[in-house]
Amino acid sequence: MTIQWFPGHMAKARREVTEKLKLVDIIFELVDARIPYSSRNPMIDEIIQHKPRLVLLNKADMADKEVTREWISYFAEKGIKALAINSQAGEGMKDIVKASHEILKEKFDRLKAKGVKPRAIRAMIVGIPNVGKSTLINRLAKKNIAKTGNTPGVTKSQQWIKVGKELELLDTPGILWPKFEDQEVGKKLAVTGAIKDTLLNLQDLVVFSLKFLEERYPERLKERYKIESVPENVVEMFDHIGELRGSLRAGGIVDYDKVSELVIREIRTEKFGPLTFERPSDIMSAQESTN
Ligand SMILES: Nc1nc2c(ncn2[C@@H]2O[C@H](COP(=O)(O)OP(=O)(O)OP(=O)(O)O)[C@@H](O)[C@H]2O)c(=O)[nH]1
Ligand SMILES: [Mg+2]
Repeated sequence: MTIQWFPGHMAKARREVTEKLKLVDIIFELVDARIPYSSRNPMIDEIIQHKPRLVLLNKADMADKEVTREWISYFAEKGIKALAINSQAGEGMKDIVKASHEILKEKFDRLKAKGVKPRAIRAMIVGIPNVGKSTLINRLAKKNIAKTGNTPGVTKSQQWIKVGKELELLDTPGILWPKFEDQEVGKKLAVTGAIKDTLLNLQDLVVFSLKFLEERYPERLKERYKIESVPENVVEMFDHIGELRGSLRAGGIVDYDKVSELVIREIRTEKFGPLTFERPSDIMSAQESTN
């Protein structure tokens, strides 16, 4: 099972983002708070060069708050300001404007000293598919403005969306692709719904998810599926869940496909509570081992 990364798409997206870079003062890099590493584009630093940026950990409502704090510190250590937001409910919107001002203060003070009239900060949102770019644009604009999906040709008539008096946003976000050639990254993207299930074997995805829950959130796993201890053999776990929930085929045999769909659905609909699938320490130890 290999998940393909599409170099053609990537090159095009990269070109589009690069073209728009010169129009803006700051990049809002949107990532999924549940997978702040895996939902980043691997070449983002190279693409945006030295352009100031603000990392937005979106869908923070679905992520483990304690781990979100760890991620904010992780980015701070790299000199990058990061904020936890919930675009769906509109939480953290004011902080975005405030943080942008702080990040760009020196630049704007310099311009002011040269006699340039103060103007709104110009920003562009970039992020992987399904991370919440359109939802954020609509929230900031306070109306439904962002087109859903990718509309070719819109770059010709560049629109700016006013966010109060102080911020202007490009109406078309930059879509960048995640690195889903890496198996583990691919699984995290699939569990959180960033890539289609059909790209992966669902049972593999569930084995991965159950192992993850056992490791990081064992109490929630045991409580949800009413077990004292997690069986060592994952097949036993599938059998147990299937019997508990009646995911059976004719003859009373556990239907592993049904069990798989059930578990994934329960994770995505937050039946296990808010979950974060990676911590900064995971990433740092993975990087050390490849050095
Ligand atoms: N719980 C939660 N859901 C969110 C949040 N932001 C966006 N969503 C949901 O995530 C899904 C994808 O959001 P979109 O705004 O369409 O994502 P996008 O990045 O524009 O996706 P593409 O246009 O496909 O690249 C939608 O179902 C949103 O309602 C958030 O902060 N919290
Ligand atoms: Mg969109």
